[in-house]
Parts: sequence; C-alpha cells; structure tokens
Amino acid sequence: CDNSKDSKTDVRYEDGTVRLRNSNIELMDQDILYHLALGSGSHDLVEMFGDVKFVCLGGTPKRMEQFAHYIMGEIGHKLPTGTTLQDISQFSYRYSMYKVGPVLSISHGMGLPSMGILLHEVIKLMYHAKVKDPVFLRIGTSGGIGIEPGTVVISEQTVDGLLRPYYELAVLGKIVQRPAVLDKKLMRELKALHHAEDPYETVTGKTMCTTDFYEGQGRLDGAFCDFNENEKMEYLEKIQSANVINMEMESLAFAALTHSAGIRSAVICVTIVDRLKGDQNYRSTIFMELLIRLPGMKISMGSKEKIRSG
Ligand code: R2B
Repeated sequence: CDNSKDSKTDVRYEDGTVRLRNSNIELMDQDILYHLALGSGSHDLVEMFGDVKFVCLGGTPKRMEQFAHYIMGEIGHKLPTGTTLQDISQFSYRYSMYKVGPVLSISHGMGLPSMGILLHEVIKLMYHAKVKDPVFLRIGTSGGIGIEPGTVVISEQTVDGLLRPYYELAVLGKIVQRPAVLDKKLMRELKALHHAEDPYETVTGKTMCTTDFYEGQGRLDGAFCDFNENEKMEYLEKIQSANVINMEMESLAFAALTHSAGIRSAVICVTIVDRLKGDQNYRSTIFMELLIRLPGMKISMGSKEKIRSG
C-alpha cells in the first residue's frame, strides 16, 4: 500500500527493528500470517522470533530442513532434551520453517509469486517480532551462463528477462516497478569467505530472474518451443555480453522486497548446468551438499561471535 511514502528514506526504526511501510497493519486487531501458520494474536512472536539474526530462504522444504540441521551442528545449537527440530509452518501446508537459535531456515517454493507472498509475511513477522537488523540470504540453484557447473554465484545485481533491474507487479490495474537492490557490502563479505582450497569457484556477477524455467530461460526442451537452437544461442550470448552469469526465478522479488523493507540481503546460488552447453545436463545431486553448506559458511564463520554474544 502506498500509505507511507513519507518514510521512504527512513526504512528502519533507530534501534534497527523493521519498520513496516504499510500503516494498515498497526490498525488491525491481529495480523494472520496465513501461509506461515502464525499470527500476531495467536502467537507470542517476540518470544518465538525476537532473537533472529539470519533468515535463509531456499527452494525446497527438505533442503531447508537439512540446512537447519547443518547449521545446528555449525553453531553448536542444542535443542532441549527429548525434542526434535519442528517445522513451525507445517500446518500451512505451503512453506516450511525451521528455527535454530538465531537462524531461520525457510522454503520459498518456485518462482516470483511464491517468493513474493512469503516475503510479505516474513517481513511482517520481523516487524511483529521486533527483530533487529536481520540479514536475509537466498540460497538456491541456478543455470550458469558460460561458467563451470558447481560454481557459486553471489549476485551483484538481479535483472528480469529484458535485462531490467526491477521487480514489476500489476497493482490495481497498473504496473508498479520496485528497484531490485542487493547489499554490495554483504556480497563482498560473502565473497571473502571463499578459500583458495575450496574445490569450487566463487564469483560475483549479474543474475537474470525469469518468470519461467523453459521458454523463459530459452530452453528447447519444454512442452512448447517456437525458437530454434541458433536463436536460443544468440539470446544467451547477448545476455552473457551484458554480464549475466546465471539464471534463476526468485531473486528479483527477493532483492526488491528486502530493499524496500530496509533489510540487508544477498543471493547465493550454485550453478547446476552451463546453459551455453545444454539444457538438461544437470549435475544437481553433487551440488546439493554444497548448497546446504553455503550460507552456513557465512553464519558460522563470518558471524559466530555475533551469534554467541547476541
Ligand atoms: C532454481 O531452481 C528452480 C527451478 O528448477 C527455481 O526455483 C530456481 O530459481
């Protein structure tokens, strides 16, 4: 809603808590975070989530459960005796959410609408829980453009299929464009975690976010295809010369909505195929392990002290 234009430069409260740019929410008796199976009236959100520092979003429920277990080991988080890690959002039957100390691990599904809906609710969750200075990380898979499968790409910019750095949405019959901005400092901090002995490259570059996996990413192997191999290659080479190094389907909404909320965020994707070499030669299983460990590096190495003290 466009009812808080005045707070454009003032996106957070002085103490670092998230300021909502929608004054309607304050006027509501309770706010139901429907797709998370949580609510400001039904749950003590400050008690449950007030200590969150990192919000990690990845595609599938299973991967985010595995990631939560991985992080638990990394930061030495102990669950109370006799308890196991619970999917907090299990009864939404939409997304999965796990909390491991200061880390939230949440599945976002596939595509911009799924990411957008989730972010509305997670950003409101941050607000209701009075979380201070949260960092949001999207961890995902992607198709590489001219880079070795297994490469870790940290996005410096995200663009749509027309190479525009905006997240576009039709609102009340008009197109609204929100700039998709990622935190450059966070990107550099993440890049600096790469070790020379790591068995994969870590690179930064532009990420293209498409609204479809098949035709939208120039694949020849969908149920429909009205272009030929030459046209496909011409397009992929064109975006490569515009410095696009990978393609995925959620980063525009992620960058735009976190930026609008004044939340620092980064997109980290592993490439599972080089699209200049083919459409289907996925090597996903080898790289899932890597994907699960990636933001863990940031959380466990980059910010262990912070986590321990706060
Ligand atoms: C990467 O992988 C998914 C498609 O297979 C999609 O969510 C994305 O961005």
